[in-house]
Formats: sequence, structure tokens, C-alpha cells
Amino acid sequence: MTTSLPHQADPHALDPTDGPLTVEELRLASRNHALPLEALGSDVTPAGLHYVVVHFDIPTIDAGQWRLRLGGAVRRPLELTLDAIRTRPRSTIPVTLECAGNGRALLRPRPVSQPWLLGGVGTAEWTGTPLAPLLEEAGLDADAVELVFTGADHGIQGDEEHDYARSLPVGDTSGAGVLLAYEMNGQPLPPQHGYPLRLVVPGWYGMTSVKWLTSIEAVTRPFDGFQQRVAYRRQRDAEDPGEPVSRMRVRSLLIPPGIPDFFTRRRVLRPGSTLLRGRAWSGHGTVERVEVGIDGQWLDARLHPPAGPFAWHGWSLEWDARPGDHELACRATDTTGEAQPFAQAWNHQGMANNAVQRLVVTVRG
Ligand SMILES: Nc1nc2c(c(=O)[nH]1)N[C@H]1C(S)=C(S)[C@@H](COP(=O)(O)O)O[C@H]1N2
Ligand SMILES: [Mo]
Repeated sequence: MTTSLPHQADPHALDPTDGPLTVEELRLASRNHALPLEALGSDVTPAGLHYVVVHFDIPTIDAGQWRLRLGGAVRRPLELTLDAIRTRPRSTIPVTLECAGNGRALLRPRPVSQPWLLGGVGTAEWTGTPLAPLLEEAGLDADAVELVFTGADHGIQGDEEHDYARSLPVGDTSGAGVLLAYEMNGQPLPPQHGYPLRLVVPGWYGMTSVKWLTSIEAVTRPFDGFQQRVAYRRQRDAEDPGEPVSRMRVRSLLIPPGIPDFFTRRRVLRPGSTLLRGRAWSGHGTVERVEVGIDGQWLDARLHPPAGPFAWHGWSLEWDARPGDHELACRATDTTGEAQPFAQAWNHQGMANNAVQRLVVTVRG
């Protein structure tokens, strides 16, 4: 089936061309690594291939001394050891997390921050205890509106010194799958992923899933910490208060087929039958369609069932590759009817860019 979706041949679509990267971007990029796109091949991403974002420094935490405090607007404040958390009801859930800044470096002009191309995403099996029963035990006050989750990491951003902290409306904290996680893929959390305990909020961009969790505080007014009030907003410019980002927009990615050139990463493949594969996810509803564009001709890919309700779908499409250069693209649509845009609306922080991925490959015999 061919549809009339636009074809924008742009062989340089993946090159951030808005000037050279700054040394600050290089420093961030070498700390915060991406998922190599070939790792989209597995349902569950090995921990070492999962993307990482750390705003400040990775804290060193002695799990024996560590405590989780649950307080604020609650009737029975709690203080829990890691052992106490580990003996609570336990669930394991595969969850796709994506950084809200994924795709930032593809915007022009390029917003200067962690310069993600496309790999700010991954799916891990998180094991932990569901948050909702713990909140019931603590007994939220009737006027609690949000929970504030605070991490042990501390630093300065936008001239404000703070602990990394994010809030979630009370209504979103009891969702199925909201976990206090102490294992990733069956192992204790690695230091960079939040050891000994992190929050995991399925469906939301990654900033919500606070790592190195030390406290949960129920508040009766919306939280106005830096990571809430200033960061993670879609703004026209620095002065615009903008809109907060929350759930992940529908997105799909293609595993670059064939073999890469070392330096340019340009792809080369042999002619003939080629299985194009990738992943698709959405924090709104679920993915119901993935189309693959081959030189502007769009075909429906086969959607594979996800490993769980909060994990990405696999997709695949058989392609008879003919010699020459070809532009490949993929585009997902979710059950709310949202589809990926062909070009992203620019915003100041480079948030929530879910534009269609494009890749030019060379087929040669
Ligand atoms: N305490 C703390 N939690 C944090 C962060 C952080 O810097 N500090 N980064 C957030 C962001 S922006 C993302 S995208 C995810 C990344 O999780 P990961 O590194 O396990 O992939 O963690 C979130 N939780
Ligand atoms: Mo992020």
C-alpha cells in the first residue's frame, strides 16, 4: 500500500549542522551515553547499553546507611531501609524510558545542552515495590496535590543550587507500573541508574523517574523546584514560561541496516531481501501503526507484541533493496490518533522532538 505522505530527501538530515559542538556539549555527551541503535534489536536493553542521564555527579551511597523518607502531607510518615523495601510486594515490569531531550541535536538552531541524536531511549526490566500501597500506608492528606521525589545528587543548574527533584500529581502516582525500583534486569541497580533505589514512572519522559531516591514528600501546592519550574518545558524562548513536558510522544526508530563506515557512520548494504526492523513506543495509549518510508513510498510494517504494557513494540518490514542510494524513514501512530511529525516544531530547550527518523543508505553489489 502506498500513501501520499511527503518525501523530503535530505541526505544530511542526521547531521547537526548548526555549527560545531561546544566543549560543554562534548563533556555532557561523554558522560551521558546513548543507546547504540543496533541495541533496538532486543526487547530488553542490556544495562550497559541503556542510555544514561546524570545532571550532576553520580552519588556514592552506602545502602546500609541509606533510608527512604516518606513525609509531608501524610498522616503516618515512614522511614524505610532498603531491606524493608525489598521485603514488600515485588513486581518486575519492562518499561521503555526516553529522555525528553532525545533528538535535541537534530533541531536547528541546535539548543545547546546534552546533544542527543536519537539514542536517548532504552527498555529495562525494573524490579521493585509498587508505590501505591506505600502511599496508602502513609495516608495522604486530602489536600495533597503532588508528591515530590528527591534524589541524593546535588549541583547547580541555572545558577540554582539544588538536589535533583521532580514532582508528580497525586493522580499519576498510583498508576499501574509506578515502582520504587531496586533492580534493573535482575541485578541491583548500577550506580549510574540510581543505586540503591529509584522511581520508575512508565509512560512519562525519563526526568520523572528520579534516581538515588532519598525522599518522597506529599505537598499541598505545586512543586516549584528548578527541574520543574525551569527545566523540562517547551518554550518559544528563554522568557516564555512554556508548557511542562510530561508523557512521551509517539515515536519510532529504525535499526540502521547493513554495515557502517567507521568515521561517517554511513550505511552500506548488499542488494536483495533485507529485513528492516525497529521499535516504536508512546506514553499516550499504545502504538497501533508503524509505516516505513522507502524513497517516499510508505508501507505498513508488521507490529510485534511488546514485552509488557509499558514497553516498546518491535516492528519489521521486508525490503527488496535495489542498487543505489535510498532514503529510509519510519513513522508511528498511537491509539490517540497522534502520528509523528515530518518536521519538528523548534523549542528553546529542544524538548520532546519526535520527528520522523530519516536515514540514507547505499546498496551496492
Ligand atoms: N536524581 C536524578 N534522577 C534523574 C536524573 C538525574 O540527573 N538525577 N536524570 C533524569 C533524566 S533527565 C532521565 S532521562 C532519566 C534517565 O535515566 P537512566 O539514566 O537510568 O536512563 O533519569 C532521570 N532521573
Ligand atoms: Mo532526560
